[in-house]
Parts: sequence; structure tokens; C-alpha cells
Amino acid sequence: MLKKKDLYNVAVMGATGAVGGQFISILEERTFPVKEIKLLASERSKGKALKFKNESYPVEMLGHKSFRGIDIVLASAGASRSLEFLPSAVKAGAVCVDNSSAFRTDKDVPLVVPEVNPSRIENHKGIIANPNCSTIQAVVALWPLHKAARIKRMVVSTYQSVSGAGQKNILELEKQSETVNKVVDSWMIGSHAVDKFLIKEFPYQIAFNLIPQIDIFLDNAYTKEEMKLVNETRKIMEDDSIGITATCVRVPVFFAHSESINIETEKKLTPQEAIKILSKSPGVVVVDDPANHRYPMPLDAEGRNEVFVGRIREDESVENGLNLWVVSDNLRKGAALNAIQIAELLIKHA
Ligand code: NAP
Ligand code: 3JN
Repeated sequence: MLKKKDLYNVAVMGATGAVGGQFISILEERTFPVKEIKLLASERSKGKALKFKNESYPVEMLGHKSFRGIDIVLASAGASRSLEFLPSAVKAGAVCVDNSSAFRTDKDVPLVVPEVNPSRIENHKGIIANPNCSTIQAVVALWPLHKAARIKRMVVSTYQSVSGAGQKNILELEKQSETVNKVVDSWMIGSHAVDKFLIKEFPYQIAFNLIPQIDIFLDNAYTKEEMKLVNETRKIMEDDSIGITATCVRVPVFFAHSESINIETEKKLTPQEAIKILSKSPGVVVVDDPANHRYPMPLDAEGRNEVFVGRIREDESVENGLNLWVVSDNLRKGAALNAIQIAELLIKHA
């Protein structure tokens, strides 16, 4: 349990990473009540310094003793580090908000999106899990529609930016994209294939390409990312009867994930009713003006906190169906911001 205080000692696990960087910026932006901040990463980062509120802090190597005196841990150093180190943090008295998949399906660990199931932060046992980025933006948009008309089935296709895979993958797209000059010069089939040595992190070239595989394949021929979306959505919406199928695709976009979502509802919802509901929903901004070519796009969502919804239209192939296009910054609402909102809820309830 978090004790009520004016200011809290906060540890950021994975501080040098893509999500870690956003943790630091958002803590500062939201004037989170930080007394002392501890920035933790691997041995590789020993000696580095990072800025928080214009002050320089040394990055420390993560260890079991890193959590003495820490009240809140914001973790984004991967699932194996969370499994290994968060129990030590809990033993030391900290409450942990974990961005990894390590504890998300554990029945004793709440999986929380503040716009959907804030009351689930109660009864935690020291760890609260933050869902996968694709799940978060989907449920922020779908929960208000589910409450109004009960979603029976959904088909989700994701278009996930490279930043979802971490810092090195952002650089990989940047490096591969630099070959664009070569394409313009020769303009031939195959001329935009990059040199093999530029393909290191993704299984294939990502620049000028799409990769319909995120994470490993499972026995059911879905990827782990696709099954995370299915299982986490059911856990957060507390409804195992919702039919959910997903296809997750990596696209050559730096920041913000996009999703095409088709839903079938028990009760009829017109597009106009859905727009009215979503326009009043927390964390959602409706951008839906086909006449003026206005719809959500990743470039517009980059650096923003909201979940943008547009292209809201009837699925004319079924009785009660809607199509939506949902875009959000995966490093912010999809990761660091959602975790910090959970920490803010913990403070409110302390
Ligand atoms: P990243 O840019 O590759 O950063 C990884 C971070 O983890 C770095 O700070 C790295 O430190 C640290 N780290 C790696 N191995 C470590 C070790 N052995 N001990 C201590 N620290 C270690 O990756 P990212 O995009 O920030 O993602 C990090 C994790 O956050 C992911 O693995 C995932 O679990 C979670 N995540 C969740 C979502 C979500 O959907 N909610 C989205 C993205 C990421 P060094 O710099 O020292 O190597
Ligand atoms: O690829 C993306 O767009 C999201 C990636 C999330 C991710 C990456 C590495 C490990 C996760 C996650 O949050 O599920 C994990 C993990 O914790 O398993």
C-alpha cells in the first residue's frame, strides 16, 4: 500500500529506453510529486547522466538493492527484469507500475487503464500492470461503446510504429530510410531494398515495407502481440465472451500506433450515436470530418496524450456493425502516460 505523503521517491526502471525517456518527460510535465528520482538501467548505461527538471542525474545499475526508500517504481526494462526485480521492490515497500507483460495475465495483479477500470487499483499486492500499447488505445475507444451497446465481437488490425519495439528500432528505420535517395535516382523494382547489414533488429527491412509479425508466433498461428491484445482486452473489459481476433503489423512510422477496428454490437448503435458517445468520453478526441478530409493520423498524434478516433461508419455487411480508426502515441498513452496516470490514482487513493 502506498502511504500518503506530500512527495514520493520514484524509481524509473529502464530509464535510458524509449519508454523510460517518456517517463522522465511526463513526470516533469505533469508536475508529479517527486521527492527524489532514481534512474535505473543496465550495466551498459553506467556513467551516463539523464536530465530531470534541469538537473543531471547519474544512471544507476539495476539491482535487488536499488529500491531502498523508494515509494513508487515505474518499470519498463522488459518482462524478465520485471519478473526478477519487482518482487524485491515490493519487499522493500514500493508499489510498482509495470509496463511489461510479466504480470498482466496474473489473476492477482490488476491490469489497469484509468479511463476504463480505475477501481481495479484497489486490492493490489504491490504490482499493478500496464497493458500493451495496442490494447490501451483500443479499450479507451471501445469501452464507452461497450457500455452503451455491448460489443459481441471485434476484428482489430494494427499498424504499429517502430518506436513500440524500442530505441534501436527507431534508429533502424532512420538508417534504412536514408537510402531513399538511391530509389529516386534509379526508380526500379528492387532499388529500394536496403543493404543487408542495415537489417539488425527487425526480421526484414522495415523502411518502405510492412512486416505482419510482431513478437513470436504461437502454436495457434497468431503472434504473441496479437494474443496479448485478445487476452488483455477481455481482462480489462471483464468479459471473456467478447469474440476478438487481431492482426498486428509493423509499419514504417516512427511514433504512434493506428488501428482499424470493426465491432459488432448487441444493441444497434448508429455512427452518429457512437460519435456523440465518444465525444464525451475521457481521453478520447473524435476527428471525423470526411467532407474536409479530417481523420486521425500518426503524425498528428505524436507527442499527444489522447486517443484519436475517426472514420466512424456503419459496417453495412452486418446488422449491428461499426468501423473505427483509432490512433494514439504508443510511448505516451500506450506506455508511460498510462502508467503515470495509474501512479496518480494510487496517490489519490493513498
Ligand atoms: P528500449 O528502448 O530498448 O529500452 C530498454 C530499457 O531497458 C533500457 O533502459 C535498458 O537499459 C533497460 N534494460 C535492458 N536490459 C536491462 C537489464 N539487464 N538491466 C536493467 N535494465 C535493462 O525499450 P523500450 O521501448 O523502452 O521498452 C522497454 C520495455 O517496456 C519493453 O521490453 C516492454 O516490456 C515495455 N514496453 C511496454 C509497452 C507497452 O505496450 N505498454 C510499450 C513499449 C515497451 P540500457 O540502456 O542500459 O540497455
Ligand atoms: O511492439 C510494440 O509496438 C509494442 C511492444 C511491446 C513490448 C515489447 C517488448 C516486450 C512488450 C509488451 O509491452 O508487451 C514486451 C513485453 O513486456 O513482453
